[in-house]
Amino acid sequence: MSNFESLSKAVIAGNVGQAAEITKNALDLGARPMDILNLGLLPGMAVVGDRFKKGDMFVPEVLMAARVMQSCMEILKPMLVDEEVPSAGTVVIGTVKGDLHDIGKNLVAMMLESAGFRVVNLGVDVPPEKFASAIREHKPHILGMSALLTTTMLRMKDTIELLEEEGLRDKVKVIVGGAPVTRDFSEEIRADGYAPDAASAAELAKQIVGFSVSS
Ligand code: B1M
Repeated sequence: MSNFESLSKAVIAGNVGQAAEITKNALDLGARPMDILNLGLLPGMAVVGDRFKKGDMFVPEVLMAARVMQSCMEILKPMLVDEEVPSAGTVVIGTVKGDLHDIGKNLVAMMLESAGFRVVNLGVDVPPEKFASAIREHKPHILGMSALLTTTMLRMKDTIELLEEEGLRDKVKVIVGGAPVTRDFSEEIRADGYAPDAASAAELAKQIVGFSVSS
């Protein structure tokens, strides 16, 4: 079995120690951090999602798998984030109110950091008012919102409406993402952009900053 397959298995089994050891070994053997993420950790999480959906796995087991993901991402983070990259701009990011999923959002934050952005990560269950006050405080170029539930994605709309009411909407570009979010939905709620995954979110953010610098 390859290192990547063993890593996927450790994610599914929720075995933090084993997964951390495989991750460190793979790095020692010269594996690229992006490959460890894309070929080991994420396929494991995809299996977890599938089993959870079918009722073959339950919340405590999914939480263990999430913990494995987070601890391996901590190991990979210094290698994915180049501290020397000059700041491309500031992004405030968070998972919307009522939603506790943060693995994808943290991955997006990591990719943004590695693309040179300063990231203010507000965490999970972030109400519209907290997004608004973070915009006042940090004056970011971009606000990123993540949602994993069909019910909570509607909080993105609430947040954009609050920004409009408070005169903050034209001070920031809003990008959205998360499994149930689509480009059509992003247009419907008048967001400025949608990205299906973490790498495209970083690409989109770079494009936005490029556009706002030249216009
Ligand atoms: Co939850 N959960 N969960 N869960 N969970 C899902 C999302 C679900 C699809 C599972 C299923 O039924 N198949 C389902 C949602 C159904 C729906 O609404 N359509 C679901 C449910 C129902 C629930 C609960 C309601 C279960 C319950 O309690 N009965 C509950 C809700 C809690 C709450 O939030 N209030 C719940 C709880 C949990 C745990 C706490 C156990 C745990 C979260 C732990 C954590 O995040 N710290 C959990 C997990 C882990 C999942 C699954 C299995 C995996 C999510 C994940 O981390 N994926 C998920 C099933 C699935 O997605 N296959 C599921 C890996 C991650 C890298 O991908 O988050 O999609 P993702 O992020 C991607 C892209 O979406 C995108 O880039 C990322 C990287 O490429 N992206 C962005 C994300 N944010 C972005 C922002 C951007 C741009 C791109 O711009 C700003």
